[in-house]
Amino acid sequence: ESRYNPASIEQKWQNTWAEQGLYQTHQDPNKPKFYALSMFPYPSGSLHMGHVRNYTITDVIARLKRMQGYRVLHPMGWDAFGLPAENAAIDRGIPPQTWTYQNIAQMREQLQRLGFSIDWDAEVTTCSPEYYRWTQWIFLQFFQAGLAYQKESAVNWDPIDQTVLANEQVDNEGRSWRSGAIVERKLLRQWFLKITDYAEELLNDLEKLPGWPERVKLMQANWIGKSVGARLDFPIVGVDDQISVFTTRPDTVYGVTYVVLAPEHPLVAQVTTKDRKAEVEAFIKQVTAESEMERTAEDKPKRGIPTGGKAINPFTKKEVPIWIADYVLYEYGTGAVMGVPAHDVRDFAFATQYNLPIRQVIVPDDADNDNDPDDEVKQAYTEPGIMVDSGPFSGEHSSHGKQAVIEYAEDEGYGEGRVQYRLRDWLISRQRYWGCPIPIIHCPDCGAVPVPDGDLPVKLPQNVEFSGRGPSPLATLEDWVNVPCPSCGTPAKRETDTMDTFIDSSWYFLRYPDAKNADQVFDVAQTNDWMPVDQYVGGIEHAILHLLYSRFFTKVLRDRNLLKFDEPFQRLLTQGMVQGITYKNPKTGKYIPPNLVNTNEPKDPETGDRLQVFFEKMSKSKYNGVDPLLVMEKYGADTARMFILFKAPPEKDLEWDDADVEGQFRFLNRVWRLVTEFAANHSVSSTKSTTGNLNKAEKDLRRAIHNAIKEVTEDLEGDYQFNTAVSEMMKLSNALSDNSKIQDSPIYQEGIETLLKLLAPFSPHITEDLWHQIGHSDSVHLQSWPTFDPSALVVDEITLVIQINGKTRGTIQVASGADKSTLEQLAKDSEIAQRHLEGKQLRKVIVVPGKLVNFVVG
Ligand code: ANZ
Ligand code: ZN
Repeated sequence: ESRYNPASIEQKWQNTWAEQGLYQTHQDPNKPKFYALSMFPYPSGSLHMGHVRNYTITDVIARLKRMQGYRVLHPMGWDAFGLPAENAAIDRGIPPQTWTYQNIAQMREQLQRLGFSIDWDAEVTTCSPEYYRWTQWIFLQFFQAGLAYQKESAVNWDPIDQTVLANEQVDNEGRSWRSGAIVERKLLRQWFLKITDYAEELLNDLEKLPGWPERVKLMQANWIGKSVGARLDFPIVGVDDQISVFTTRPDTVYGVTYVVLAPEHPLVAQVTTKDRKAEVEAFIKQVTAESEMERTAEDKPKRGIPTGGKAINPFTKKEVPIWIADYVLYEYGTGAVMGVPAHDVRDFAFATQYNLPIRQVIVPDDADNDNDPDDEVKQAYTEPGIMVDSGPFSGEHSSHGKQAVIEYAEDEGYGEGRVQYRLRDWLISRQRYWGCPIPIIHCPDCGAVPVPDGDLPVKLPQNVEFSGRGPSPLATLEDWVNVPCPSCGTPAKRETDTMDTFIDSSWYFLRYPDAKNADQVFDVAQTNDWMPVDQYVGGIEHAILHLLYSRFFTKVLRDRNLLKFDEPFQRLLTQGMVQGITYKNPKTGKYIPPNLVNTNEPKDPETGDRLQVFFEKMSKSKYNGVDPLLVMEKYGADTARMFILFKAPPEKDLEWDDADVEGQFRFLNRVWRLVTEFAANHSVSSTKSTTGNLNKAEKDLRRAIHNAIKEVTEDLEGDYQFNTAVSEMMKLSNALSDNSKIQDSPIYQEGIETLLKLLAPFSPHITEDLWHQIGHSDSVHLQSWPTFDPSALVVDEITLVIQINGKTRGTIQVASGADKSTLEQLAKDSEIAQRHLEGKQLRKVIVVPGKLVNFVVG
């Protein structure tokens, strides 16, 4: 009998499955649907372990659900637009198309070698005109709904290469990756999608997602950043205008001692007095050069400058100075704040630094009454409390006071209640080539005109020069850019920006159910039938943007009557990272490749310094990556999959460990020997049924089998605890090895078949091969998932009551069929009897089989 040789059986079964179309999506309307989705990869050229983990998890789920009687959609595609393809074109002269499609072919083959049960007929590739035709169509849906608009916005500008840079092309010091020039900010008219219209629903509907990790929902909620408060208007002294501030603490309005404008605020010029003009302008120049991160960093001292202007607090009628400061962001709220140093930490720091007055207007509930608002305050009191020195509101609790102040402001015309979101509209314009062209033509007379549906897709022109300098390649193609206006015929120009690649991935999951439709974005009935995705699996790095954008697209398309559901992803699993062992010299900070390290005594081969050894996310720069292809070559795909599933629960980080990979390889070898040994003398076609009287060994084995079914099923159906499921299969495999003497029993065969079925989603190749070796001619992957027989789990024991002189003294467990004398003996031997009979004269023993033993003593 042959050795377990993964290389030969894996290839063989992959070919067979492909020929049989085993994983094609079936539309059997009698079966419930299950949509199992992995986040699709960027076609970089080769799979990394993170991909392998992601797709293995989804594959096990898809296979399990098929066996459980669902019709399953398990597709794969390519998030194929993006910067790296353009870089390849610049650096190596390979057209982006060519580079991308080569990578896709390579990675598709790698995925196939892992034995994933993917329906390749449903493949989508976002850079193909068949796909991006519909990305453009969807953009126009947004445009028609008033949800796509243009606005001036800043880009990173490389003054040497005269080109726009993506954020990734700017290093930490603000220099261009290519020219090294200090990057400047330049205003361009760009396209935005109005995601803010959906902020409230995107926030509220998180409640409809009990199957999402709490952590992800929290990150989304924070990103949306809802704040409830008020807009309050402060008239400017001597100027016929007012400063509107946004505050979440209207209850502190009597404590305002100054007002601050963002440096970019349009009122700055008007409020600044002549004598302050020069200084204010210098300050603005300095601040606007910095990023938002730098400006708002918690630990950074706040900088500001007085404008010389004054505003009037509408509640107190008192004048307060107007300042500008770096910590006030123009894009948030109204771009202006009221400074309340007594009750806000940042304002306190600012006021202390610039000697601005601090006025206390909220005191703790239990404070004494003789508060003097101008007492020295040592730190900001930010909690709720009693309003003091607050005019008619004094004495009120701030929790109600907030609303009272808002209502008063509304009555008096000082402002109004306002809800503010941190979420901003989505800037989707990219000044790049390798993206989906925005299907708009700019006409001098008609403005922005959609490309008529019949002219879609607006295709990316081929044979383009890539230099990394100057304008986007699209903007330089005169023939392509100049077109007549579709509406009036006047000479007009195409939009030369392409879309953010996050757009491509915001709707791909809607296309899979009907991936090849050439006439529609998707068949509405078909997509509504399969959606929402039942299980989405992917990395935590997509917890915010990708998931939020996908939810946004879903809601917009629902409002366009294309979709009949509110949320695209019912359950979400964010898998942990795959970490590799990492060697680092703590003195130099250098990472050392493991092959240069003596792992027993890790030292830097150059300096001799002792190395730090730890696990970290696999990455090229840290030399801690493990190539999936090498693992597959050495052990096969089944072992790679087993290791990944066994080593850690799916949402936890996984530390790569060669010894554990070996361990899984040995387990599969044991399964191989177990089943081939059985297959040598048995075939499933010639055995009898499993009913009838079972002996003890058979009963015990049957209990182990059904216990394994129960445990594995529960592990998989709860939180996908693949690791404990594998342990249960190992137990079953051991039970079978221990019982090889009853190989001829139908129970043993049931055990072998059950083991193969339970293991099939995890290790699809070896189980398929062994399934055929024991005499089946159909696929193990077409079998029904086993269900357990509760009666098989029952242990054949009864509880025997032990009495002394008719009084119950305790119970023991005994075999249910035991005869009178055995029962008497077991009872006598029991600790209970020994204790009570000691030193006493035994007169009589009464045995009631199946119930009790009564000792009569004198
Ligand atoms: C007065 C006040 C008193 C404030 C107080 C807080 C505490 P969130 O929760 O993040 O929405 N703020 C408003 N607009 C701002 C801007 N453009 N840049 C920087 N800060 C801004 O925070 C809202 C609070 O942040 C607002 O409430 C305002 O300060 C400040 F005891 O107003 B508050
Ligand atoms: Zn026109």
